[in-house]
Amino acid sequence: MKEQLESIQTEALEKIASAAELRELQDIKVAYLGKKGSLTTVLRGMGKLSKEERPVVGEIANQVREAITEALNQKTGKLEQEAMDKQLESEAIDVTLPGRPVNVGGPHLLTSILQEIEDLFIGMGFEVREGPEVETDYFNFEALNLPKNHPARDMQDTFYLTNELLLRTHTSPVQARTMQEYGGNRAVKMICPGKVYRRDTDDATHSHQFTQVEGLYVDKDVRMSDLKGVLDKFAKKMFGEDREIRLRPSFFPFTEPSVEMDISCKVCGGDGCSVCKQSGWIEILGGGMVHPKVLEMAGYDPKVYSGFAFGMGPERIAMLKYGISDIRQFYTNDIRFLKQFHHA
Ligand code: 2NM
Repeated sequence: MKEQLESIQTEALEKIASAAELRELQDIKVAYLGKKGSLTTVLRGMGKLSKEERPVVGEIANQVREAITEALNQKTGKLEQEAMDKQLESEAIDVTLPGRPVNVGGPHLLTSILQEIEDLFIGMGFEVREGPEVETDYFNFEALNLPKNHPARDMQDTFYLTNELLLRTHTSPVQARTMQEYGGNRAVKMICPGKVYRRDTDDATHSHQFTQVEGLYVDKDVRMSDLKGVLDKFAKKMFGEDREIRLRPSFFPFTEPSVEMDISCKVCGGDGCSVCKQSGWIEILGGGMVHPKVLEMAGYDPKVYSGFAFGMGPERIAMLKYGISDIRQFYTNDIRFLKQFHHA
């Protein structure tokens, strides 16, 4: 019996040593130590032994049980540790890998320019006002001294929605609305930025939809010199303190007299180059003294009040400032173009 027990131990320890999975260890445990296991079966036969042999064999049997149990526990621990190591390795994160880049957007160039223009005029005491893009014929034309049959009202140039409604062709209707709202007895000092529409074929310098910023200052005793002072400040802040401005006579239906403003060319310093078309000057906006009829229609007495107005195209301002040659760049959303103007 003693030999039987010893061979059970040898056999069990060999199997435990060669086991590669936890499940096998479980099977071995059942096969040797379980109710029907080989060690148990041998121990059941102990009843047949003599009184002297019984404690000796019993002690050996206990040693065998302990040896097998100990071997099972050790191997179980070893396999569990290995399984854990394997799992940890497979789940490992390499924190030294470079991160995936995140694409961060930024304001559109036109948004930035509009913001910059607004800030400059807010700094000179102008308020910012907005109005509808779908306008009435009255505010877009009539109230601005563009009577019926005026060439600028041509169906060819304007997106009409009905006989009375259209997409505004300039932002001046916001000025006309504001003057009317203010009731003819207080000063108006405002700019109106926004989208405008013209029936044009898009090309490098024309877009059927573009933006405008128009300004208006109405008060008692407003003069052309006030217009010149405000625009000179604007030009220097926008393009550089070394820039000069000049006003040339021009014509607009809503101003009298009317002017166009040039800034000195920085590319050639006045000598003449392709940017300024050999003149040394670059046209950037138009303006003038608000026509008495426009004041009157809005409820302001032109004998008491006077005002200046001006209008500019932010796209043109940005094109001159950054050397952009095609207005369509503002509207075709080429990310390579837009990204150049994203600054933190
Ligand atoms: C321009 C040029 C000249 C202008 C006039 C007015 C209003 F409503 F006061 F009459 N707003 N803007 C104006 C005058 C705009 O853009 C080139």
